[in-house]
Amino acid sequence: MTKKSRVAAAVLAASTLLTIGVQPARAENTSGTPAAGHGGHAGVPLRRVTPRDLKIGTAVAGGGHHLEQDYPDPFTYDKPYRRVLAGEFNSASPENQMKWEFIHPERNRYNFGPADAIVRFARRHGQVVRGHTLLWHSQNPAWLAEGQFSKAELRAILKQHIFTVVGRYRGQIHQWDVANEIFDGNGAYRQENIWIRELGPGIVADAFRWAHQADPRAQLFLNDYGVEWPGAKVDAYEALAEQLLADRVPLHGFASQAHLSMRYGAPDQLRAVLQRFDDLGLYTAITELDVRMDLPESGVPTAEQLTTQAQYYKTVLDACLAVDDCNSFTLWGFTDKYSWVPVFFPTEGAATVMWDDFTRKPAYETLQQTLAEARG
Ligand code: 9MR
Repeated sequence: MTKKSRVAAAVLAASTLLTIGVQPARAENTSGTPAAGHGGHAGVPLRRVTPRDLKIGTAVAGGGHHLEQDYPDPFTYDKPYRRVLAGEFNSASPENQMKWEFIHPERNRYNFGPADAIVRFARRHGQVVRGHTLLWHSQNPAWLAEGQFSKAELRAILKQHIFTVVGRYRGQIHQWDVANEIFDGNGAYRQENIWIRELGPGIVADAFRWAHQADPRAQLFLNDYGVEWPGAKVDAYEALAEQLLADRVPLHGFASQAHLSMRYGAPDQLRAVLQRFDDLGLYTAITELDVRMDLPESGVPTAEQLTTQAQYYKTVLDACLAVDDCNSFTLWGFTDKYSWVPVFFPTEGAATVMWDDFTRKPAYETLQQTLAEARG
């Protein structure tokens, strides 16, 4: 495989960018903090400054925690949201719409509508899609989680699901998160994963084989959080990847979700982690990046917090840019308006790169500048 070079070059000339198409930039965000320096590419969408061998993506909000909100389906109903989604990104990840409980709500019924709509939208706007996800311990429908099935039945259920879902979008998915979060922090297979518990870890290889048969062009990934630093979990993934490759299982990539909190340091060893998988010949990706923080009483982050947040985002992007075959960089949502974070971490928030009204935080400007420099 030809190794790609991403030597950072000079900042793009503003004149070049003007010919690409410029969106108006907002001078101030809701906290009153002036937007960071633009370096000549203010207002240019992220997808226009991203290196050509990298996809810049976002989760597409809908389902999950959003079911509790006034706008239960942002992707369908929030027009400004859709405009930013189409304009800024060239990769889209259904946040919940392809998970088992959404797409396969009853044993003999699939609900493809919401996922179809995202795939259609992506095609119309020149975006690729990351499929998420096929084998996971969470967000499984009750009929599956509470059902009484023999091992043979469970195996057949998984196989049929993968052939049906992956097959439906055959040729239209850039990358599938085939196996999601299969190891715990100690590097042990998670026993709450119904497939692994009931069928044993060998089912992971089968899931990859089935997905590959159903869509030979999709890149098939292992995906997890807590792999931003070396440790037992990363070791477990490395050993698994080596084994799968030795067994000629169609594994193509390893992804770090990168759900970060400013309570902990920036992931300064992420590059080294990704490199270990790149060395195995795999693609790597960042699939769910956000950076949450403890909010002051006012609920509004300080300027200092926003600067620190921008540095975290940059650390992750720099890691991906520095590894040859890191080919996809996805944010887990681009606006705080729909972020999962405050629902799961009540005292934390402000984790995305835009405010509720889609104005940009320093983190957005930093990503834009870093991408533009890498594209050269
Ligand atoms: O963002 C998703 C949220 O809407 C759901 O309620 C939640 C339920 O588990 O899942 C969130 O997405 C997760 C992703 O699918 C896998 N990695 C962790 C993400 C954040 O929890």
